[in-house]
Amino acid sequence: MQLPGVSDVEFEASLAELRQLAKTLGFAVVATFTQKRAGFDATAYFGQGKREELRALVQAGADAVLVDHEISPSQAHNLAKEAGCEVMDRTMVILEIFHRHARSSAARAQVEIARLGYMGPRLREAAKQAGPKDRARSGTGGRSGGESHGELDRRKIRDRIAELQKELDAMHLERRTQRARRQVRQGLARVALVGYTNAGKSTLMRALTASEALVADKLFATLDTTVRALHPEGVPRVLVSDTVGFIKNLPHGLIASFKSTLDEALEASLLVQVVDASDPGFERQLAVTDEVLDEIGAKDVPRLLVFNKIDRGGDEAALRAKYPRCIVMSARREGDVAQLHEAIVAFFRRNLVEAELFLPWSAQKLRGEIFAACEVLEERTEGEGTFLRVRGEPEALRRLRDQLKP
Ligand SMILES: Nc1nc2c(ncn2[C@@H]2O[C@H](COP(=O)(O)OP(=O)(O)OP(=O)(O)O)[C@@H](O)[C@H]2O)c(=O)[nH]1
Ligand SMILES: [Mg+2]
Repeated sequence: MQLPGVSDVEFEASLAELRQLAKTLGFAVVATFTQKRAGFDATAYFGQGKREELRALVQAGADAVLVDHEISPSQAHNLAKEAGCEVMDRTMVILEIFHRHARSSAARAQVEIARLGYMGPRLREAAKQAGPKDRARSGTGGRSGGESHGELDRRKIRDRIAELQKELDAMHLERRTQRARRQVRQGLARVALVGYTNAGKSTLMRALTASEALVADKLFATLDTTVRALHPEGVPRVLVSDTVGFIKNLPHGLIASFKSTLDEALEASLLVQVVDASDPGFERQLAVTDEVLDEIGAKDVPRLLVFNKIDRGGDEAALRAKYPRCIVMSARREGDVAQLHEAIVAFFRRNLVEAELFLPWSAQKLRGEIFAACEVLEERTEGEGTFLRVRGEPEALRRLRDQLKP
């Protein structure tokens, strides 16, 4: 439904994206049904006349109706009843994709929390509409005498969310500890690939780190953050993380759920913001990404703006004119990837400082750490140990000095 204030271009782009989301879920789109209206119909999203048209269309052969808005539980319920098939709104569609793509236990728990938060009111609506006769069918079972169905469901859902949250907190703590250890060992240069879904983040991750990140022409192929070292390795050693993609109207429950995953992005000293240059709506993607980054508190992390997929289309000259410091590239061209690699390394080398460290014989076990975190310019053996002149990140040097304190 096209509401006032939404331009035709925006409307079309959003519908195209819903089609892509539908495809990701395995649906084939048989018909597109649009209406211009001043606002949603309070009862069932579309107006009466349109609902009848929709019903005829569904009877001609459709399994589901996807709505490109988030609609209320009762609107969804009424529309489903009249259309005679399942109705999924945009939020539901995205949640379903996240649900199917979640692999790690953390991602699964995060998605389940978001789904429960979203499904709760909808289950209650269904139970309410079904009325007392049908309650047995909606089957929560084991209900104690005095409690109404709705209250019990609400409580169950709340308990389950609390339980999942506890599990997640534990996993999160564990990851933080691991991450902290890893950083001490490896120095602190971190870069995160962020951007709209399907922009090519995982493809770049693969190319930059010579690893096997999952790449797919699907929306939200990646839900878990993966971390790999930039390849070939240099000094400082740079860790690259691939992150979950953003989308317009990302359900709020999901933003909250994936905040912890996106923490990786927050801890990076550089964000590589990947944009699909071949998408005519790339500016909207850029705006959405900026918004989400603001929302998670990553506004001030330095960014490298990368326009990817230029081999597929896009106006390179116009991009360079409008975004003076951007990189325009294709992940499919080796030379372009090397250039991005170079830009990332240059960013981190800018911050390097020279320092002198004295490594006593008693602390030789730190030797490996020093060589991993710094570039060693000079090494000299003196009476009590080794004297090293190094170049490294100030933070890494500070940590090494702390460990070298007698
Ligand atoms: N032509 C072309 N296709 C690309 C380029 N980079 C990535 N792709 C394709 O774009 C699709 C999406 O790439 P991914 O790397 O999975 O995108 P992503 O940003 O990780 O997406 P999500 O994980 O879903 O957020 C895949 O089919 C890639 O092969 C490029 O530079 N040129
Ligand atoms: Mg990905």
